[in-house]
Amino acid sequence: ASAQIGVTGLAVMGRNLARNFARHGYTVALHNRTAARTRALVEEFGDEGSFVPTETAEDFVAALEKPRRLMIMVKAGDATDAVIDEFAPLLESGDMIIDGGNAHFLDTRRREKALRERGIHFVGSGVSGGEEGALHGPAVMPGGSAESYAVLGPMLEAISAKVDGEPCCTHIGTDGAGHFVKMVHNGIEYADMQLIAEAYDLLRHVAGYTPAQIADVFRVWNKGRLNSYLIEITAEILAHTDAGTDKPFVDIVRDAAEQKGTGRWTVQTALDLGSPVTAIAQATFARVASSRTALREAYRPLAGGTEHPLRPHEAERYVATVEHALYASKVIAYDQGWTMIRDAAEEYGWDIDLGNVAAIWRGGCIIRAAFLDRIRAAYNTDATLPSLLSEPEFADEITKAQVPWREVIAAATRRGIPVPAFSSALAYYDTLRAERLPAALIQGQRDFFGAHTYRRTDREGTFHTLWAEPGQPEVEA
Ligand code: NBP
Repeated sequence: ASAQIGVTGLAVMGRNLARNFARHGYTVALHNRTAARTRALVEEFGDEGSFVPTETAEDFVAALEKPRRLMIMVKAGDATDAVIDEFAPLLESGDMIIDGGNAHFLDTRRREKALRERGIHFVGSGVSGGEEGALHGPAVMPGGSAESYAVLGPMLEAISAKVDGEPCCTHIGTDGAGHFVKMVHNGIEYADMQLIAEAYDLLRHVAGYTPAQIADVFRVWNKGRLNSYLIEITAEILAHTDAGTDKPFVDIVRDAAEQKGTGRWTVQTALDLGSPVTAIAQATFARVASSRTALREAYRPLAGGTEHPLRPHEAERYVATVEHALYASKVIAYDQGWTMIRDAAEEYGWDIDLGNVAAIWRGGCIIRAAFLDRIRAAYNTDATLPSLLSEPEFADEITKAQVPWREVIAAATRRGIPVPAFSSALAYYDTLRAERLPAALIQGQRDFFGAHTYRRTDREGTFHTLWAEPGQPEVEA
């Protein structure tokens, strides 16, 4: 037994993580259901470090130093259970299984509990950054026991991305906390992508800019407070010309957005937790709606007219307006994500450091951005911050953004340009700041048709109005 870590599941992600461990000086045992993948890895990359290729489960487990550390990188779902069922009987108390796949956090909780009863540490770990991240440094979000992190932490930190010398890896919390936080990361990613896409759409169809001109706008934005990986790649995509047709690349791609489902999980889970992640939900629904081609075809003849693009001098001013709207909406979307993490921590008893979550997302992952430093600082200053909007600097920025934010959404609406993420973010902000919400009327309706009761503003207690009786008297319920 010579390997400090073993990786089973050697498709793109597993192969690159195994190479990353080896490049950091660890001896890595390799295993894959189809042995050809194991052989191919050693043939192609064997000289990058120390690998122990194995073909049977028994040989794989025998190759691992104790306590054994075995990482699963297979297709999330049934395959993960199949692999656990195959390996767990070969392990001993104190050994560790790390699942780096995109598992649902509730599956991770179930697996962790079952393996804990057998003395095995199960560490569901979010791994972000795709295949490039896996090789060069992902953001790593491990859950599981603190005891397992004491052993695994240094290894996972070693292979993770680094920002200012700090590893993008931290123990998120127990059992499924890591996979939960990874799920929310992906939900925020959906929102961020949709917001950027809406900003593009407005610059294209309100300002009348070409994709190449918009690429330049994004390059400028990338030097400011919006600086992020997603803004950077957006500029590159918009500047790209399709070689075959000489058209802007963005014009030759079908406008039906696909998804693998982590955004959907975030929204489903948010409904269960009562977390109002409206921007993430709208971004997820926007992808779904864009893909309903038949519905869109059926409605297209109903489309109304739109106004002409802005004149050049107006367009120039408009760019700054859109920047405000994008930034303010982004703050809201991220704030909603953090609210959801806090809600889950309370529900599942996880001790999650909200500032650390921002810190480890600064590198390796898709939503890496300068802005995360600010979120980290906000939570480090006040770990109980109820919302980013209550942090003075963010509050000030949002106040300044308000007028342009509203202008952008109003103009989009007048022209019939959909901005579901921008407008849901603003609606959420207006919900939070409203003195009174019409929720009071909804409570009245609920009481009227279902005797669901209500609470009063002026007295404690629960009340019901006898709506059908003469004089409609109120009774204490
Ligand atoms: P895939 O998700 O395509 O899975 C392929 C791997 O699963 C192969 O090694 C395959 O073995 C193995 N496998 C399957 Br399928 N069924 C199995 C079974 N019943 N028993 C044993 N092995 C089985 O690979 P991937 O794209 O490298 O992703 C790996 C994990 O990482 C997934 O959970 C995925 O969601 C996640 N992921 C994360 C990111 C990210 O950015 N974080 C990106 C991509 C993927 P075979 O070779 O014998 O068919």
